[in-house]
Amino acid sequence: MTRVLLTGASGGVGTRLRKLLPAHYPQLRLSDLQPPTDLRSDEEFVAADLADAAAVERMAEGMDAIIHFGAFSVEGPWDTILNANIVGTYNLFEAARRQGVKRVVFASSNHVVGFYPRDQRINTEATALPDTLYGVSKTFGEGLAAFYAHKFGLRVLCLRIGNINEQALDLRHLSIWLKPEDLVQLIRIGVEHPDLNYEIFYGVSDNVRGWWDNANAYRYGYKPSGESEDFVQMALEGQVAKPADPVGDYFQGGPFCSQGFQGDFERLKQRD
Ligand code: 15L
Repeated sequence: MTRVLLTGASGGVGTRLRKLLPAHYPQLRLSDLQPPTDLRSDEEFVAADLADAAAVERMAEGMDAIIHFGAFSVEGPWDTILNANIVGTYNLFEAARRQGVKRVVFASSNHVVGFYPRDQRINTEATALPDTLYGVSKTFGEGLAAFYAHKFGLRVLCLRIGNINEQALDLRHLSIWLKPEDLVQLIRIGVEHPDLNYEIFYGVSDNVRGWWDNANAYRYGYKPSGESEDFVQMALEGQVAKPADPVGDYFQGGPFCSQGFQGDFERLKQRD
């Protein structure tokens, strides 16, 4: 039976995965800085600060696969990003190598490619254009993933995740929404697919307004069941309630692009 570790288990996505993954991986180990408040007695939890290499190695002990969602998941101060996402991701891959873990599913993000305009369709070959230090840290994580896969034979799947929620809540979500059950399907390809060595997929459902060519995921048998258009009314109403954001509304990364933006918007638009 595959022994699987889920990091970031106390966070928003981790909480959803805690409910959905045990059906596939009954021996699921959970980790985070603090245990989930509703941790059950039949759940295994190992506390670890990702910046603490020894603690990360202890949490990886005995695992076949790691699903790495532990991170600071939005833009933040450099020290926070450095410790949780850069040092933390290095510690995670290094622990996997030292402990003989065979597979890692790395939660990357759409913010690796946030500065592509919304009218440009991109695939997983697109050059990284991160929109935040957070996006830069996920780009670094994808680099580490490729390095550990090629140099040390780890099998790694990077998921450039859009927005995980039960519903699509605004216009941008109509393009990037990922239904939690579809995320589980993508994770299972990363943990189980026999042909996988190193791949990048977009973490997105079957959205007609999508911006990303996810042929790579379909090649591995991904069959998303979610379709953001089911929430179109709610999403359009949600958009109307939002303040105008010319920069954020132009680029794929949305508010992550406009946050602290001091660039030359007109020049960037000409580039495209
Ligand atoms: C992310 O990478 C974040 O972790 C998540 O909180 C959302 O903000 C998402 O991107 C998004 O782009 O909506």
